[in-house]
Amino acid sequence: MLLSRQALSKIPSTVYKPSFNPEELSPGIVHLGCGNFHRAHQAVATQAAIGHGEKKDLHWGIISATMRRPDLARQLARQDNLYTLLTRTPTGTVASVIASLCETLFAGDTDSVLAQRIADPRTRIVTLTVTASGYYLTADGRLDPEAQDIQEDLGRKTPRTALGILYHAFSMIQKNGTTPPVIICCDNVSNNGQTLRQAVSDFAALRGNDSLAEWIEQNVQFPDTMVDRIAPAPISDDIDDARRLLGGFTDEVPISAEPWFQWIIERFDGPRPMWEAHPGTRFVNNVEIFERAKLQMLNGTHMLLAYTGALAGLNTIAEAASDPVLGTIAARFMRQEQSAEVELSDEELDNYSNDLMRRFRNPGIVHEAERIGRNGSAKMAMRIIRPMRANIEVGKDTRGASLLIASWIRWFALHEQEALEISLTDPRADTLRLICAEARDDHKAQAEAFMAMEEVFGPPLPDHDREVSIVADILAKLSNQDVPDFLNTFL
Ligand code: CS2
Repeated sequence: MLLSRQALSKIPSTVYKPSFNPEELSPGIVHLGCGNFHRAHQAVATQAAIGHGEKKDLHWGIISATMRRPDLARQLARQDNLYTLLTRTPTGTVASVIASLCETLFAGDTDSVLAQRIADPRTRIVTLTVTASGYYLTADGRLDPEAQDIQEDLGRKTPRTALGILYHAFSMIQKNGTTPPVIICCDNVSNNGQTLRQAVSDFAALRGNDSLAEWIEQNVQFPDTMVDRIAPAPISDDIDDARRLLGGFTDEVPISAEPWFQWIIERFDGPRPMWEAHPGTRFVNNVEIFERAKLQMLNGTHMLLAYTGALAGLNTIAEAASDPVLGTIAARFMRQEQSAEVELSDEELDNYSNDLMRRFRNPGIVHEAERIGRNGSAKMAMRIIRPMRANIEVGKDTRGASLLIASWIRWFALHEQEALEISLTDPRADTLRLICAEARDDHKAQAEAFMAMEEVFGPPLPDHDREVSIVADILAKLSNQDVPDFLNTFL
């Protein structure tokens, strides 16, 4: 028997269930990017907000759209849009049924339906989790007009990218003269609200619609946010565990996540759910300090553990972070390099780093290097190069960043030689593989060509040639030596 609304009353009392009747929900939020992260984060906080207090806030149901594939939307619809969140601690798993999605859609299904839903005056909020690469930005945070998906969307009636969908929705709202919803970007992008506003305006300008760009500037709020919860891709154990905990009901699309939950949102005007009902959610005047700490120390260190870890035969973040050598290198990189320009006290930085390393080692979370390693070219500038540049400027060590960049290049070099088993997803994968093919075995030439790509790395680093030589030297060692042996010497 599949999980369904009818099944709710028969599910064991050890499972957390919604405190409201999901049938009574009406939509007030449209979400773009119905993936693991959304289902483990905003959907969970929204469930807490709807259910808080005596009088339930039933008009905050979510219409959630998958962007690339229809499968998940279809599977959720078969389960009345219910699913199980498995919160995995190092010692056990707790199940909750999440019921805040009142409708699931696939963005590619029907003509402009999503833009219409966003333009519907009942939609007060739009949230997005389309990953950093889903905004098609270059290193300076502006829309890349060359990106193929953007080129295609500019000519489409039914847009497929988040930027195209928002553009169409805003055009309708401007025409109708109604109040636009607040747009809340929940991706790991620096100044994510402002960056998204700029990217939609850039899209409007590419469409030759400068007046819409101006209208957006004057009428639409894009608060910045910092989001944090590690939510790996589902594994087959999730389905078995969910069935056991649900007392025999089958959930085809459960998700698992760590217990940690953080959502820091810049204050904005207008109606919204009481998201603070979920512990870890806060409204603040300025998100920057939280965002910078998280993007550099968590997401940046994740990249080091993924790229270097996979080369050393460690395929999950937990394995890499628990490895005595790589775990030590990562902790040092996080605390000493990635804390650059994070304005917290030494004690706060120590505590944050210790919490992060503990979270990374959680054995209940199977977070694959292959996933974290995706789309590195869209993540490099803000997560790695920004702190690296700041460190070079004040004469601080940047060995960890050099190791990370060299490991990233090595992934492409191995791929080009068909010698890396894990798959490689990146919007610039073809160009990067070609660089490796052209400069085969010439590590200096590979490092030079990668680091000259300003759309990925930004302008040249201070003392650029020296930095390139350091990366080239590490790249040669990663290529010619046993990687764990080399890492021992790197310690
Ligand atoms: C990861 C994030 O894939 C990645 O880039 O670093 O998904 C990370 O797990 C989350 O941001 C944690 O909040």
